[in-house]
Amino acid sequence: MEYIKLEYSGAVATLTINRPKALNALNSAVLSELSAAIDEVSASSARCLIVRGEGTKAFVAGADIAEMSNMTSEQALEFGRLGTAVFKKLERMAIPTIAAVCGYALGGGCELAMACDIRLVSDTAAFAQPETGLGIIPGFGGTQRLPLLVGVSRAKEILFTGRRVKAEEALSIGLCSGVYTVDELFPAAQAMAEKIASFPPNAMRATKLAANQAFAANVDAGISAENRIFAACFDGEEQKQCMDAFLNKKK
Ligand code: DAK
Repeated sequence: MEYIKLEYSGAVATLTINRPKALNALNSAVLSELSAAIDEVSASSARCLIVRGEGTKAFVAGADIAEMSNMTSEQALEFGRLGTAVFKKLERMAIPTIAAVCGYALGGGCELAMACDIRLVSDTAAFAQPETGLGIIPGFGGTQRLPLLVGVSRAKEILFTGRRVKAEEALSIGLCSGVYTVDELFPAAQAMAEKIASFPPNAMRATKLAANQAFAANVDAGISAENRIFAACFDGEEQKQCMDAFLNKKK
């Protein structure tokens, strides 16, 4: 795999999104490899999975804007379906998952972290859903999972303003479970994963399966609607103008 690293330490698997030149942005190739890596971990004897980004600047800076910029609505629908299927597979893994979020978790990166069971973050972490400013909507489940985690009203405020939610605020609103220095974050995630992995595996799987029932049906229906609404954003001019503006700033 080119964009995903998988490592095992005892009963703990660590999956690293490894595309640091683009701040680990998620393109179709990364998503396809992520899907294969989740299958590989599920088939292994790992009892807990840590998800992280390569480097310390970004967990994941979003879906790949360069790839999305010229998509038709049909291609956007397909891209959204790929991403939502992969994130749902991650959410429904039998074993617990921990996102270790160091730095930016923007757009699809915030959505990836929210598809994990638990989020531990660095004191440099910044979450946001800036999609509206790009002429689109969050398309990998963000409109559904953010309200579940932080409540509908606060989620709408974060979605409508696109503002950054820093680590301490993320802790105070329930978006993460712990804040660490950059140096402490990955050891802390490993320690939590080892503790989870030390519990009886059948009881752990049963606990996760039962807890997921609290929201599974609503999230599934909501994500199907999100897919359709997202694709429609690619029919007009707004999305192309906004994405070109982001890409041209770089030239
Ligand atoms: N996509 C592609 N490339 C990206 C990227 C992204 N999201 N974010 C960063 N990069 C690239 C930059 O273009 C730059 O590449 P080079 O110019 O070096 O080739 C490199 O990473 C380093 O970034 P910067 O030079 O910009 O670094 P800075 O420190 O100046 O700024 C930043 C860091 C994170 C503040 C900035 O890069 C930034 O604002 N990035 C974009 C963040 C963002 O808007 N993310 C949300 C993307 S939208 C859907 C599925 C999913 C989604 C929507 C719909 N469906 C299909 C249903 C989700 C959408 C999103 O995630």
